[in-house]
Amino acid sequence: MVKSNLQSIRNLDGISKIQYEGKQSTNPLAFKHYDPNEVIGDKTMKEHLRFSIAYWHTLTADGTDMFGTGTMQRSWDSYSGMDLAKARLDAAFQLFDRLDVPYFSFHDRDIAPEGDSLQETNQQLDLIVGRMKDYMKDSQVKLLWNTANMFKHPRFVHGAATSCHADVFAYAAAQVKKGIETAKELDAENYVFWGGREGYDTLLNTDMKRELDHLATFLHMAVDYAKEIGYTGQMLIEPKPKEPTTHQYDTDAATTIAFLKQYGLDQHFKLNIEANHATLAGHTFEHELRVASIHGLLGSVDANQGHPLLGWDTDEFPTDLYATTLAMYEILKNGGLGTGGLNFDAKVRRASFDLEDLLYAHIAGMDAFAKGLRVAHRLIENRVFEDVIKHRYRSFSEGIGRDISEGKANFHTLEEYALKHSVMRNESGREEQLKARLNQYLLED
Ligand code: XUL
Ligand code: CO
Repeated sequence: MVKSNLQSIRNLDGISKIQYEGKQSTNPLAFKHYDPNEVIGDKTMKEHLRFSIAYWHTLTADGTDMFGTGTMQRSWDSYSGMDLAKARLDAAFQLFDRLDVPYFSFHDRDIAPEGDSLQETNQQLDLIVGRMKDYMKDSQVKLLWNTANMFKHPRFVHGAATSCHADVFAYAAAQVKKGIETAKELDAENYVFWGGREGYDTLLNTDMKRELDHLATFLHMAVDYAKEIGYTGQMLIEPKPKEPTTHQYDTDAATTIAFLKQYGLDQHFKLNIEANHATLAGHTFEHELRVASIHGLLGSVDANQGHPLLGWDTDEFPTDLYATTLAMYEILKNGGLGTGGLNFDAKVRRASFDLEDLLYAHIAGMDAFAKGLRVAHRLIENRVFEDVIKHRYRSFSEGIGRDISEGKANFHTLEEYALKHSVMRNESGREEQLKARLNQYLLED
């Protein structure tokens, strides 16, 4: 690949561990808000935030887009094939060390290339997984989740578990079987399913019911296999409404939860909520987190953001403090993320091609969530919204409202009540005042 940028090709040797320097710091290679050891409530920031680096964007991608070739030349790019995979692995653990992140995540094909056969592919994967295990032991960095890439290779043109071709379904099963074995080998805290091409473009050639049945069958087989080999990590599904297909089956949190319940899978899966997928679905990030949370199914988070003017999955690093604050509010109210974490499924812009940009980007994202955590914690501690909400619904704590809440009312009793109380007094929702309160907290902290 020809890369025309003349940047010097640097490696991470000359970059030392990123330190917390506080909000007055002007050092671009320092945290301004993320102090891993600072205690917020009952946990340190590091324990709350459980940051994770995504292998595919940070170690594997090179800035290629639909209009042009790669712009990023990394030190490991001088290799190819398995040598490249090994060099990337060395760089990955150097980067985890510099940023002091406790977790990382990967697709099978990010860490090792496909071979000429499934057997060769698996052997190549095993070799890297073996080395990765040693690195993990030495560094204490853990695997937040791994997953199977079942969207890149042309065999998955019609989907994987929802393909119209049974041979593809079988291949996908073999790939996920290996993925779950890898998760067990590396003690992954979760195993993720993002339905890469599990969706459809036109109903004119699609049996939707059959495809959904197949997807459920596939996921049941995955659960059975995990049980069979004793893999106890949490299984996660990552919703997304579109891209690459026009209609992805796991459209959003509500659709995915309905699917899981319909097919008896809700005991086995939780959701991995991604910010940019939420906005693509026409929801806010916090909406998707809330939907997952109220069903007891919030598992983990892919931390990124979309561009407000672009309608596709731009996977930017999260810097919007409103979004990170409201996300942390949901996460704290959920009692944390359990085995999940904040995984930076985010990529530096194509024009941010220097190695340093990878560090600046992660620092920006980590600081944005650290600030969000601090503000959200104070908001909850001071019951800023809780008291307003409690007051707003107070009519359900007494009289006819309590009867409704406790299931003691019916249409007869309610009609009788309504006939006597046809004049009612609604109160303002005070949205603007509440937003100003939020601003106050964001600015004061
Ligand atoms: C795609 C996406 C994936 C998943 C893992 O939009 O978010 O990278 O997170 O397959
Ligand atoms: Co994602």
